[in-house]
Amino acid sequence: MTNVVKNVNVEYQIDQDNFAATVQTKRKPCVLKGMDIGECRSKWTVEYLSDNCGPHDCVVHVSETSQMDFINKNYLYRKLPFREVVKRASVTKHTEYFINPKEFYYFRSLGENVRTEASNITEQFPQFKDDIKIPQFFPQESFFSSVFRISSAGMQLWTHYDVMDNLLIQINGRKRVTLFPPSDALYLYLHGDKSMVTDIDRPDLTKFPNFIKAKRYECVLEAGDILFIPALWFHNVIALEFGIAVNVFWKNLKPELYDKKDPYGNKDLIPAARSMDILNRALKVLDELPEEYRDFYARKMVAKIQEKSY
Ligand SMILES: O=C(O)CCC(=O)C(=O)O
Repeated sequence: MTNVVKNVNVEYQIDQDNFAATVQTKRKPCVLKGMDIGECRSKWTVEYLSDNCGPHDCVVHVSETSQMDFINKNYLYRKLPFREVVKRASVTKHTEYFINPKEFYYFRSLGENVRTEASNITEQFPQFKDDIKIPQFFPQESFFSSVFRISSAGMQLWTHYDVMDNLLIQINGRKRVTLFPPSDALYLYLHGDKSMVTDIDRPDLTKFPNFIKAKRYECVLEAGDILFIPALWFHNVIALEFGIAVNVFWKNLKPELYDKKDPYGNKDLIPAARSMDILNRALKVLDELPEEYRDFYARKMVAKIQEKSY
């Protein structure tokens, strides 16, 4: 048994004004087709990227199985030159490998200083920057990061949310993206920004009985498509083929709301993180009461939160 699947909306050749009015304000994901993403569509072959990338070293996820599991950490982090990442991800049988000849690769580019800086492909891969046209759907000053995403065929990335609006530009290869709305967060069994339901197609409903209630939106991105992923929408990605994508995050809210020490774009907004902190402290204070009282006041707190939610 799995969730009812809804299709993600599609828009064709949308411009800046229409994007703001008909896509971004709706706060729903949308596939944008027929967009001009530049020469990368034809240029970014395995040969071109590996011949032109220089001696750039990358940290890559390597796993024995296609489904990456952040709970059991069934993957390794390994360092490889960018050219090697692209080459290995593009084939399904390897002559050089870390685990076995059929291992899977997933690369997400990081900032120059991984702890403090966000990825910016324009600065880190200047030789490729003119190949890609990123739609100007946001003011330049709101730009946060641009991230390379390179995956082996079959690779599945766990369900997670980010705190900024996002354009996922699929350059090569097809990809299935499954999304769940922020309003269904309760059904996704969160651990930080990730869902503990690692297998969304064959969920363990004894462990995660409410997962079935989460509304599931799905699309298959073809090469050249762009997916708008609004902040807080959960997404899970399966590369149906070897794929190269770039995604761009921008701050869609006032800049002061965002945590300045967030190289990934997934740290909760400052007021959200503070509220969670206060809640955790309140729960610790409740622990001072005997069980019967703790339960009673916890229920009163839940009622208060429910009254507040929209
Ligand atoms: O396409 C991918 O590999 C992952 C995309 C993603 O997680 C994102 O755009 O935030």
